[in-house]
Amino acid sequence: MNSPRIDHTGCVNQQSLTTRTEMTADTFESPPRPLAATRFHGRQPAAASPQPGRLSRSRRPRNPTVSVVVPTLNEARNLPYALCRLPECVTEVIVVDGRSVDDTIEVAQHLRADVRVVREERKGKGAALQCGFAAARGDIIVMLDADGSADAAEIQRFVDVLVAGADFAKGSRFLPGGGSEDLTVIRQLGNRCLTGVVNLVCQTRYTDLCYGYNAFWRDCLQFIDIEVDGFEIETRLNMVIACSGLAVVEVPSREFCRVHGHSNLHAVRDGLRVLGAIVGTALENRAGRPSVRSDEARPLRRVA
Ligand SMILES: Nc1nc2c(ncn2[C@@H]2O[C@H](COP(=O)(O)OP(=O)(O)O)[C@@H](O)[C@H]2O)c(=O)[nH]1
Ligand SMILES: [Mg+2]
Repeated sequence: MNSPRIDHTGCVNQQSLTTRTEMTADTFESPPRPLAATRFHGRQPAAASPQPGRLSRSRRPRNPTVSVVVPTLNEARNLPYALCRLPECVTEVIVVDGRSVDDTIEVAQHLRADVRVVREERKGKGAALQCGFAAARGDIIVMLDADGSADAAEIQRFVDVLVAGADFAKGSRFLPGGGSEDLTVIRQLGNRCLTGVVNLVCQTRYTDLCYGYNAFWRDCLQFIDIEVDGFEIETRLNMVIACSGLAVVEVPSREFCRVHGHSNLHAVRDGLRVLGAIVGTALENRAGRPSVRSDEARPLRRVA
């Protein structure tokens, strides 16, 4: 069992401050494109914007409401750590439970009286997140693991980056200021290789592919076509947002060991699912991928 890590700081570090001063709402001028027009028109957008297919970035609030979506599978002992440092900007917490057999739901309700509990419709972290995104009502949606490995205080850093003009704030453990105590050597190697493959395929400069701490404006859901149920969710999400032309900025994040219990991820089984997601998404996007390098003069840290 690992000792709880509740002492890590949530201060916006120098990098985030740099990002904040570099970006304005005018920084991202090109309208994002849906992943594939046929797919987009065939499905109802999860959160319709005033003009379907376009983002009204200038109408985004300076003081957004923030929904935190927390997938849980038997995390009763970890939830107190996961939720203890939520910043004040958080207005809604949605726990998406995957048929936990412990007291996960009771603990969540005890920790936060206003928590919204949603049951996942299919099995898997990806399926759970899809349910949470559909239920979220905040201007911004944050993805947060329930195992105590993420410092909820960092949410403020993600929100600052979004308010400064990004569409999607993508956590990275491999930027200066980030780090991980939870990655095994195998997972780190696998993540590095898969990140390289996705960077080649999507013409991105991601430093971290398989990380679950991310935040985005809810109006981007119309472009976020995930449709995968397992741990390949982050890979699919990162490829889809790159291909849609959304403005993605990486945010340094520190990952700690889960406090109690073991990971549900199996390196080989889920690594293969990630590979499958890369191939599948790359094939889907062959025809529709925009050139993400064409408009990246600013800001320096935009990665897609
Ligand atoms: N609802 C739901 N949550 C899940 C499922 N599998 C994993 N999770 C949650 O997803 C988060 C990350 O899972 P974890 O096992 O720690 O994977 P790792 O961080 O990649 O090692 C945790 O909050 C888990 O409780 C699932 O099938 N359903
Ligand atoms: Mg974990």
